[in-house]
Amino acid sequence: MQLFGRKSRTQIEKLPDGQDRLPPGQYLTAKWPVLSYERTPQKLPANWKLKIKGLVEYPFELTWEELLALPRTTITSDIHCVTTWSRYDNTWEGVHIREILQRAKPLPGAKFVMVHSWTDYTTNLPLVDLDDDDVIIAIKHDGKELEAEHGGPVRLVVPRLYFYKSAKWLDGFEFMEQDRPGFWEQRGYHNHADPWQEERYW
Ligand SMILES: Nc1nc2c(c(=O)[nH]1)N[C@H]1C(S)=C(S)[C@@H](COP(=O)(O)O)O[C@H]1N2
Ligand SMILES: [Mo]
Repeated sequence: MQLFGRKSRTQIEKLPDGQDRLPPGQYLTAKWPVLSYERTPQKLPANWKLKIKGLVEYPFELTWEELLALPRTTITSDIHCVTTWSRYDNTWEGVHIREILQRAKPLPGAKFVMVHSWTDYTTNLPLVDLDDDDVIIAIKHDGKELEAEHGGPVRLVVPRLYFYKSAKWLDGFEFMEQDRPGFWEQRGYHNHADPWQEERYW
């Protein structure tokens, strides 16, 4: 990504839009904490499929092999967790969300998306926030297979929202007309989760 030009990225303190790179109330950590409410699943279920359903012109399902056969991209982005840690310069490799959106073609009535994990975790977001340049279905982090505790072998990464919107152990996207709260959104976390607006709780 060319966002930060040629300078060393960690020295950059402002985003291209002029906002501070570190959102208000966040501190930087080099470590990568693990936050999961459920037990870490040790491998992909045998019958795993990525399920694209709801208000789309072409609903479809992908097997693991079919997902891996889609075009790959690599994106470097920052993590901001609602519990106030941020981690800069995570390099994600995987399938860009637009590879999915272009095939599915969300209908005009689709305004929201529920993201599903096979562990039953869910998180909701507006389609406009999912359909973004740096949203990726990640299978590698910093050049290595994504570890199970961090959502391996496959998770979503939505870097412009707090990290609870980035579902680990991903297995589906459900396109919806009406918004509906996901797992943490039902338990007091903010429905939208913009770190620069400090949308932490509601
Ligand atoms: N399936 C699932 N995805 C999840 C979570 C979870 O509990 N289960 N926690 C969310 C929260 S609150 C955060 S901060 C990040 C943590 O990701 P990490 O453990 O890789 O740091 O995953 C998000 N995705
Ligand atoms: Mo979190």
